[in-house]
Amino acid sequence: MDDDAGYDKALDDFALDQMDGARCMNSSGLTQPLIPLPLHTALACRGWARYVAEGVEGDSVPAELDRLGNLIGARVEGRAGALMELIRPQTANDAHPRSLSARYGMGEFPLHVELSHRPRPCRYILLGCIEPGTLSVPTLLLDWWSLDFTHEELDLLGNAPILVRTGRRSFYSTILSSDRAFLRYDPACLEAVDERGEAALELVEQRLAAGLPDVHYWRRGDILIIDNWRVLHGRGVSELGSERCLARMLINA
Ligand SMILES: O=C(O)CCC(=O)C(=O)O
Ligand SMILES: [Fe+2]
Repeated sequence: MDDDAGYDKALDDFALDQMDGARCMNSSGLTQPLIPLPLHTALACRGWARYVAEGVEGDSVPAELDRLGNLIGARVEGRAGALMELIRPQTANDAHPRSLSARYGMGEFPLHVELSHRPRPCRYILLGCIEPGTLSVPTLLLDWWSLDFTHEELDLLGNAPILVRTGRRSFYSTILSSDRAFLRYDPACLEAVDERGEAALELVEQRLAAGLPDVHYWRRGDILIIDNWRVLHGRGVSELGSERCLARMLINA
């Protein structure tokens, strides 16, 4: 696994005080009030960006997520319709029955695409660190574009039928969308229905296991913007009472 500490700082960090002045240029040369160029560049290069909000304490992280989310796109409802969620390590018994915590508890969360159980997973996830916790538990990030799937493998991922389990609304789909824009992958809700599906799920599992994720250790006030169509995320092993707390917002754009 790579630690992200050595990553090019220019791509990695972007301070809040530069935010108001910065604008992205569109192809016709007009400026648009989109996300600041360094964030845009980091997202384009590696599918995720770290945003360091100068002087922001843990308490103001949700407001910063709000501000950033408004620049990026429209909110997507998370569990129980929440537009902002607080993510804390939970034991399997305490967790919502359909959450990753219910399945993995304090253990590692495997790499996954958020909202894989919806017809179209959200485009971006914003995570902000309110409290890193006593034990430093990282978030892992892996760009599936870096996994070098061959044409044949992409065909398999785009064609093999997969059952997406989401209670009464379960549906059939494929791991790779027909326009190849996003992967749908979450071991907690995908099931093979035939041998091709088994091969497809196994292929992704093996390729992810062999991949080198970026490992992000949180500092209070850090915000990550993750292109959920491109970068899978997971979590390291946690511990009870660590007080780790992240705010999470899901965005479509
Ligand atoms: O806690 C983390 O590092 C990420 C957890 C996760 O998968 C999520 O919030 O969607
Ligand atoms: Fe997640």
